[in-house]
Amino acid sequence: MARKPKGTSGSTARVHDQTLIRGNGGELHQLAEGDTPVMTTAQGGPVADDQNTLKVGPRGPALIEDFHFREKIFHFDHERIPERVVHARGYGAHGYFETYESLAKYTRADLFQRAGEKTPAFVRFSTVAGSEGSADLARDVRGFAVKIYTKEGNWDLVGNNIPVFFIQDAIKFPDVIHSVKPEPDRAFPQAASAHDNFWDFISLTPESMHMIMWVMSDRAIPRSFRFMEGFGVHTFRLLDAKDESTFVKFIWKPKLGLQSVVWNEAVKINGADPDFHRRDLWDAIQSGNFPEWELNVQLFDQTFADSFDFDVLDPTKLIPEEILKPIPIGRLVLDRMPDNFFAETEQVAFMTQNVPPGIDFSNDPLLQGRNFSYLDTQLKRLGSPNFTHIPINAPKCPFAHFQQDGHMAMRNPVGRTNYQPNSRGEGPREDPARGFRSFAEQIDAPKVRLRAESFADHYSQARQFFNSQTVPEQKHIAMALTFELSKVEAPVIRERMVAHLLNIDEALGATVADKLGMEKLPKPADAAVTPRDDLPASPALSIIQNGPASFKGRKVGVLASNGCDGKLLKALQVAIEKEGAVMELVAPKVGGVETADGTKVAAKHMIDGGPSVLFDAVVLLLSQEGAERLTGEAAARDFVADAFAHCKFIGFTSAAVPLLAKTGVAPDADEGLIALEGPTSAAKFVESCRKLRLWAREAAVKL
Ligand code: HDE
Repeated sequence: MARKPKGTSGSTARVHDQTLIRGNGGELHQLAEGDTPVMTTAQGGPVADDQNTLKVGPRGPALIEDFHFREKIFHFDHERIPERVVHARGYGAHGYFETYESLAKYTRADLFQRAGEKTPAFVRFSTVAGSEGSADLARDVRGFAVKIYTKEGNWDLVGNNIPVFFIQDAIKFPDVIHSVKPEPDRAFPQAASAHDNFWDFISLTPESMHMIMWVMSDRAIPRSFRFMEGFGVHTFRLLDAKDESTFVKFIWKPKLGLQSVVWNEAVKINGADPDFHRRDLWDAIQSGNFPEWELNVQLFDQTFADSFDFDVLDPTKLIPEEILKPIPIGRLVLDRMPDNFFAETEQVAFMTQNVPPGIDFSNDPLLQGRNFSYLDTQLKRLGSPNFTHIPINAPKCPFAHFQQDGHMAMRNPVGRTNYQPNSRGEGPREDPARGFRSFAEQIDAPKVRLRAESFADHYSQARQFFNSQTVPEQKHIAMALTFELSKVEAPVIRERMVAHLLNIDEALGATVADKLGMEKLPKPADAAVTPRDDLPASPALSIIQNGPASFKGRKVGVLASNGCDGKLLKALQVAIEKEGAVMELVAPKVGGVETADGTKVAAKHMIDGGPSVLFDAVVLLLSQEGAERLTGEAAARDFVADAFAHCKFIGFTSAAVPLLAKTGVAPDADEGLIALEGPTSAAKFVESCRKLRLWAREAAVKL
């Protein structure tokens, strides 16, 4: 029988620490060893029976007086809150931001004043289109929302992994989102832009073309949150102590370099592990491999803004890094998972309008609209103006105001005075010196509903993006466009899209048209401004050109069988771990394998549950007998065939050659196939894996 904990009655306080319980005053008590907390109702009453409702006799009707049952079911019935209207599927983690150097020259924001200072942070990554339960590898933009709990209030940098956006004016946001979400009559497709409504809207919205290039690129199918960039998108302002302004763009750069998967792989990952990105972040943080990003700024003044090719207020444009070098100003480290997903990740409320003194907005019309939307949406989702009372949203600095009451008020002002000015000298007062001040921009203009002419060039940067990609990346864009448009039923929409593509790159338009089986090319779309062809390629825009120099943070799947070479397995493990990567064993049975020298090694996956799409590189570590058996198994053949088709590095022992042969892969097909002989070959294999993928193979594979 459960024993009552000493001196308290109350509920368990934290999921992860079952030895703490909350007492009557909300205080935490440590349980003595061996004590089990007594289950209580939400009112604190001890519960005697949580297995049976109160009934009239063991087979009789239930009684309404069963307050424990009613409270339990009532609470369960109300567990869901509205999911986010966009970015519903997400995953968060805690960490800190560390400032490199004082930025006092540009901003008075407190978090940027002292080198080495660490400020607590919470990050939520997300997809945009899918519902909360959708799969992680949808082709989609990823949200990259960061909340930094500064000493002068929370700063939310609510960004994406793509530096531009679909639209130029917030008034179009409901339209673009309606169009990408499941079509309203049939309620599908889920988490997919490959349908008529989306492409109908896009094909009628030329300003989205630059973003479309990004979304059709591999940026939209990242391998991991840990391997993607984040962008604040809009131009913001930094204000110094004299309120002088410097324009700024924010960019997060992952320490582990960029990496994405290929589309055929993404589709299969969604089946094999719909939580692929969540699991990746969870595993990395739980194993102490804390992911890290550097915060970079592109700083510029009005003179630069006036001389730049495009309007810096236009969120469909970026400033190439080659023109304005990003400066690293600090790092973000994620080192702790939330104790509870709902309390923290689901209830976290990001708001673009959360800026501390020293950071200010520009007039980007998208940002201006967002500054309204994010506050509004929190009331709908969290149900109360007191959402800042939820610990994940509360500032971690002292705060004081006269806001009071409302649903779920947890802390009201104390005392008699709840207004100011007051003659008692009570309560907080403003501080013109420390408080937030907006940049006093001089504006004298008519009140109009107009799009600036400086926003009218919709194709030049789309073209620049395409021209900055490597050949495999360009092919992926063409394939993605073909796939998406092949799901569009109305030929007129496909044609309209090809007409836009012709303005971006003629060959791209022609390839997509050909692959769609279009008999003749449409006329290029009318362009408000003739697309420029003099913008130099920007290597910073390519993933492949910005990959890591090492295999750190990646994962090798070793397919092993009984009788395999135990020394080689050990050597692989050592070499992989030395690189900072992870090895996981895949075997016919999850119980594991017995190596030739009689050692038993447990497996992480059975072959059906551990397809090669879950790994960055694979090894076939088989005995002759094991290879013979696996050659007859479809899952093993798929393991090899997919790894090969997805251009992964494949290490293999000589006994595994028949399995390769059965899948049509010659052991000397290319340099990505690496024969492993003896323990020294393990390090060589890991070295090859640093290239991540052998893209040269792609032409032969024809996925
Ligand atoms: Fe958002 N966006 N957005 N957005 N957005 C939301 O706020 C909105 C835009 C972004 O992990 C919502 O709390 C409008 C650009 C992220 O909780 C909502 C416009 C960028 C997240 C909203 C935009 C973003 C959101 C839904 C056009 C990249 C998830 C739930 C003007 C810079 C944050 C919520 C999280 C979430 C509105 C465009 C990023 C409805 C009106 C551009 C990462 O308020």
